[in-house]
Amino acid sequence: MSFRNAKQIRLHDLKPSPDHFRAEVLSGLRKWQKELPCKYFYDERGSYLFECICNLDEYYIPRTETAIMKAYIEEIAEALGPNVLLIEYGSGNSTKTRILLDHLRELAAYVPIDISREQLLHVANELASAYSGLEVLPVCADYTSALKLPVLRRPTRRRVVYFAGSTIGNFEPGPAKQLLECIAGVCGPGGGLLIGVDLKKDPSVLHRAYNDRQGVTAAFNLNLLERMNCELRGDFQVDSFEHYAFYNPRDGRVEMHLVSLRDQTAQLDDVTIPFVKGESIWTESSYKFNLDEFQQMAATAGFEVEHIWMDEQQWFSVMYLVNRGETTS
Ligand code: AVI
Repeated sequence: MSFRNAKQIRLHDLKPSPDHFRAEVLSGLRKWQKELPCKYFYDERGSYLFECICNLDEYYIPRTETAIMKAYIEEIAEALGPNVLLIEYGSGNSTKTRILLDHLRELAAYVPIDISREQLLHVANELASAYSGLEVLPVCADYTSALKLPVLRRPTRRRVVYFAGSTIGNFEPGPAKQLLECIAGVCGPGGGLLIGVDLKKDPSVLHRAYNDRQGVTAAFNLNLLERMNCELRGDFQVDSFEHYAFYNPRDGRVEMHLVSLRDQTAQLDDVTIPFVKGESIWTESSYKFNLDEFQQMAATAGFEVEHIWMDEQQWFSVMYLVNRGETTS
């Protein structure tokens, strides 16, 4: 399906249906360790809360990544080359995208892909107005599933996927490899991947980043219950759950959970979900990498790392990888 909004941006709408949301929620809540896919954090309020997280002092990722992009943008633009089709996975708040759009030479078109339609259209409209000659083709979709790119007005030299914010860390290792394979398919042989990857660091820095003093991350986590109440006719007692986030050093990830504060049941439509006091719903993993670990994982999808840019503290990296088409196992 595709339609134009008031500003004549053509939206390619492949958004998953509410039935899909319901099916994934029920399957996650029926597991022994209850879990929910973190992609469902991002309804309108969730996207707003995530933007607030991005402005917190404790949450170092956006400012560190932006500083790396600003410091090395000439080298980054040189690595990507001219006449690129830029495909962004997740449309973010566009600060980093603008750095790229300002510097990439003869950019062929920009295709942002996001599951949140409101956020996507907002960003696409903003960028289409700011870069008047640029073809902007938003796609509303879950980028973890196979997707067809819209047809462009101009031929391009290379497709480059831009995947910022270390969102790759929100995937378990198996799905992360599958997603990288899928990206390799989208950008094709010789295509590129510019990706933000969060690095392993002192756990106390991570603890602060996911347990901010103002409780914004807690509100972001709890909003998933509100969303289910609203969209799936649920009756979760939101104040009977608590945000819990910690770094798990064995698996190299921050885990976010919603812990039940008492024995209780929640109703989702006609389905009853029981909770005992202390039981949790695992809502997000955020993997942190060593450079080698990430390089090896990317190689299994056929990507070779060409450049790595980092901040001085080596907390975060921006990498440029090229799809060589040769996978390692
Ligand atoms: C989007 N993603 C990379 C964020 C992260 O750090 O894993 C989501 C987030 N969760 C809590 N704070 C931010």
